[in-house]
Amino acid sequence: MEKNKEIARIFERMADMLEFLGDNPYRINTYRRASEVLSELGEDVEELLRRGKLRQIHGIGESTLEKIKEYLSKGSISAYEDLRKKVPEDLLELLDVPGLGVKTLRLAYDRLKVRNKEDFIKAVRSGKLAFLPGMGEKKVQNILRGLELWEKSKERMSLLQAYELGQSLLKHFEALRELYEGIQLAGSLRRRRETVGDIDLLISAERGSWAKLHLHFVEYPGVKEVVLHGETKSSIVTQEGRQVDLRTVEPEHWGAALQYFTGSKEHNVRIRDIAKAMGLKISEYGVFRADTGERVGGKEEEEVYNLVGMEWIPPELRENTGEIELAMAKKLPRLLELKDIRGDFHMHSNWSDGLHSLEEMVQACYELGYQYMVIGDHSQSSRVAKGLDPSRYREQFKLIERLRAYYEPRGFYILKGCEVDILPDGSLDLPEDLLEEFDFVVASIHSKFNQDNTYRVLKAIESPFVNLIGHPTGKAYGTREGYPLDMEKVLRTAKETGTALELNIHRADLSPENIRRCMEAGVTIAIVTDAHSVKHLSYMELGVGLARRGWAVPELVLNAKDVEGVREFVRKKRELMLGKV
Ligand code: DGT
Ligand code: CA
Ligand code: CA
Ligand code: ZN
Repeated sequence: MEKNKEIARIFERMADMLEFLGDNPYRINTYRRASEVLSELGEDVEELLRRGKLRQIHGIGESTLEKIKEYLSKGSISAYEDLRKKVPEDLLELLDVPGLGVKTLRLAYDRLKVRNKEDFIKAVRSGKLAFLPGMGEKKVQNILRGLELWEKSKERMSLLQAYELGQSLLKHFEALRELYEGIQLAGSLRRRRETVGDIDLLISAERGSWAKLHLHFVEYPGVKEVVLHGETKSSIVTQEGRQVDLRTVEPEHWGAALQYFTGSKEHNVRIRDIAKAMGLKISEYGVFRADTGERVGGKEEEEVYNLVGMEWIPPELRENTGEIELAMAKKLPRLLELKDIRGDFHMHSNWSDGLHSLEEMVQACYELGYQYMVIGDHSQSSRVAKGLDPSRYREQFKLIERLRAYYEPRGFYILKGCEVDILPDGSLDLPEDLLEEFDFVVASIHSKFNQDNTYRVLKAIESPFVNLIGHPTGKAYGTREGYPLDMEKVLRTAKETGTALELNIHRADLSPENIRRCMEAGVTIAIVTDAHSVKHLSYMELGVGLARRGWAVPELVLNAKDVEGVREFVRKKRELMLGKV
């Protein structure tokens, strides 16, 4: 699927360039849409073209189809190459900076003769930009904050980016499946840390295969630079500037190597100290007796832990924050697992800002093997997200009822839901009589991110009809820092009212630290993909990892309940808050 990504990136750039040149908005939109469609496509674009299916995809028209064909046959698109001669491409890279748009860049280009990134950043920092028409201090402050977030996100990728890159690498190695015994993503990605510096890929194979594996690695289609090409270790940098390290180990050493390269460093240091005190020595090659040097284990990761008197520790907990003591006492909690997940609570269809139809989202959830799903399109005040007004929701109810007739006999339940905006005064964007008709309500803040929003969240929690607070702290890695929030109060009120807090996979909000606080306070969380396309639904595995990193147990995760349990959760809150139903 590397080709999908490459072409999507080119179309996105073309749209930016056309916008910079002041081209026709319709044309600009065509490229943006095609880019979005391609990056969300679940299938390989080349494959679709071969089967003659590409033209049928909504969002791919005659002219974009021609350009896709051109790219697939020649490796470039002439219209794109022409545009590159007309615009300062380097400057346009700044469009990734949150809060920075084409208009501002164009203004700086025309009035300050800014031609590249460095020039622009200088113009902002020196204060020159602030004097241009329509700019001012406040806007410049926003851009400065955006630049800071952007620079930080270049150093470390978000967990979601790392996960996608990791999946793509695993896929790349499927072609050589017969050459190795085991393959695993290790390091901070395996631990599901919120941000990942580089990706550590580990393969166990007989020595005779190593050269071929390393060669295949440096030929990964997304490579920009090969930093190191060896027989045991290689490193590449991808087009997006992300580093991946590959290490090959002998099958005998697999467990010890995996344990070592998963980290964290703090965890490993502790484990090694404990081993030492027992007369053992742990290295990436195995566990050894310190006196004789005899190897006593290390083929399986579990052995390493067992030999030092511990239960195996889930990677998500390996930070030396209490997991080692519990593992020694054999008292680690039974963490949530992917197989516990029965449904998803927050997703969008093309009724609001999703890419796919409601029918497609339903079918996809059904195919994931879930027992239920909640559709949660945006409410009216989210204009950019094409939010629904009450009459549209009621129309959607009719469609849901028709779909139920097909799915319910198959044991699959579609719950009527919404993602209702929490307005600036804390009230909800939909009338109570409608809220009451939903089976499940998610309420979220989508405005005024720069103020303390505790009062808004609390007010929403106190509504009898709100079951889940969407992305509670408002942060989004690389884009937004999140508003100040009195978590203590939020947790207490959520617990008292029987309201769940969302773990939104896209935004990694709640953070693992906050999940852990929920678990300690006895507050239920719900893991949601917030899917805007069918593809996003598959990120649930990552959400489970994030939850595990916050020590989540199935008893306090709404997705682990069956559909009756979910209905009971909703009913109980209404009873509590209204006195009856
Ligand atoms: P990252 O890449 O910054 O997100 O974090 P990690 O944890 O993936 O760190 P990385 O890639 O430098 O190394 C991968 C693992 O290798 C790390 O988690 C533990 C192990 N490791 C690396 N350097 C050391 C070290 O100096 N001592 C010990 N005990 N382990 C190390
Ligand atoms: Ca790493
Ligand atoms: Ca590394
Ligand atoms: Zn939202």
